Amino acid sequence: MSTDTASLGLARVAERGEGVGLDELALATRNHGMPLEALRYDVTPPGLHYVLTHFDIPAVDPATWRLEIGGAVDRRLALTLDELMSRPAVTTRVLLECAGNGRARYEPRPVSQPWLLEAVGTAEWTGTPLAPLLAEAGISPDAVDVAFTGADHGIERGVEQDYARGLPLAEARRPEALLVWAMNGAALLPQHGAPLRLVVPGWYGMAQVKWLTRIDVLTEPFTGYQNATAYRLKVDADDPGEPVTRIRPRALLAPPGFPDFMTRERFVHAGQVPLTGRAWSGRAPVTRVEVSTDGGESWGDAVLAPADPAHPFAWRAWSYHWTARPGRSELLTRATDGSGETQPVEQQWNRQGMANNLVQRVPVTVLP
Ligand SMILES: Nc1nc2c(c(=O)[nH]1)N[C@H]1C(S)=C(S)[C@@H](COP(=O)(O)O)O[C@H]1N2
Ligand SMILES: [Mo]
Repeated sequence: MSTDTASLGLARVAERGEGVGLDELALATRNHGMPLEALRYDVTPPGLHYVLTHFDIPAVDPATWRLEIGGAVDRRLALTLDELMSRPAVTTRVLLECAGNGRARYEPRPVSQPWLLEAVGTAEWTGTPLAPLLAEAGISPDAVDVAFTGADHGIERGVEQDYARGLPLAEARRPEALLVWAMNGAALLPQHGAPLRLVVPGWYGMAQVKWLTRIDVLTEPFTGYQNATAYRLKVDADDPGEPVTRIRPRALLAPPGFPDFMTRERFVHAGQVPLTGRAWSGRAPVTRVEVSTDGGESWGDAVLAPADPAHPFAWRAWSYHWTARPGRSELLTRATDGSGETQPVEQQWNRQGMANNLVQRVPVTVLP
């Protein structure tokens, strides 16, 4: 790209055929994905959940740390971790997915964290609902947004900033929006936002602000970098773009058989091969998962595990029976949700590689 994309707040787009560079490798080694075989677990075990951090993991001393709630409120609050943890606690199973998941498969590739399909995980989060705290602070009647600021600091495309995200007030007031201090029954780990993070079920990862230090109620829409410039569905440099919000439907296949070390290609033995995976959507419950074992020529319905009313924001298991014949096959899977949205078979490209839910394709060699 000859234009100065940094000044436009845009990721560089790789030249056609250009391989992943050292800058992308540096991000990929810091920010790890969930190995897809971990799709087998209802709850992603500690250490296998994906991680995405824009800047550095900040040093936060929980003893001196405070959460401040301010902006357009009647009473400013400053809360210690003990004060927060003595409030009513809720534990809930929530899937998180990075909005950049699938980016590295875009053609051409936006240069950023080069996720394939592994930027996902489902954890059990423990925290206290946000809405009653906002009510105690007293929300101004003309409030529209709530801004969440983390303790991490850096420069992104020329703009120095604390990581901060705005959320519409109605979303911040949803009973499921939590201020969270534990993950899978243990204290939040440094990389996941210790001592406190936000969890807003259904939204892509960027909304799940880690290392929370401030919550500000706003009477104007939040115009910080991570809302106004990043996380928008832009098609070209001049396009202001629609904001990235809730997770689009996606199904993934737990890798069948066994892999080749270098190529990661899959091998199975001919015969009955049970295929399993997970599906989710942040917009409406998943209603259907389809599988193709012939490269997308024909599709069959997978069997969905019964919906679990206790965990509406977790992923859902599915299974499919494949009679594999020797030779090469390509497996595809796609989810549809209750809003009628189905995953696209052709890519719907955007400039930052966001909210890409193109169907997964898994080449498999079937051994005799
Ligand atoms: N403070 C802060 N919060 C953040 C981020 C960040 O860089 N800083 N990254 C966001 C992004 S883009 C994602 S996908 C999720 C990842 O959460 P995890 O690392 O716990 O999986 O955190 C979000 N919260
Ligand atoms: Mo993300």
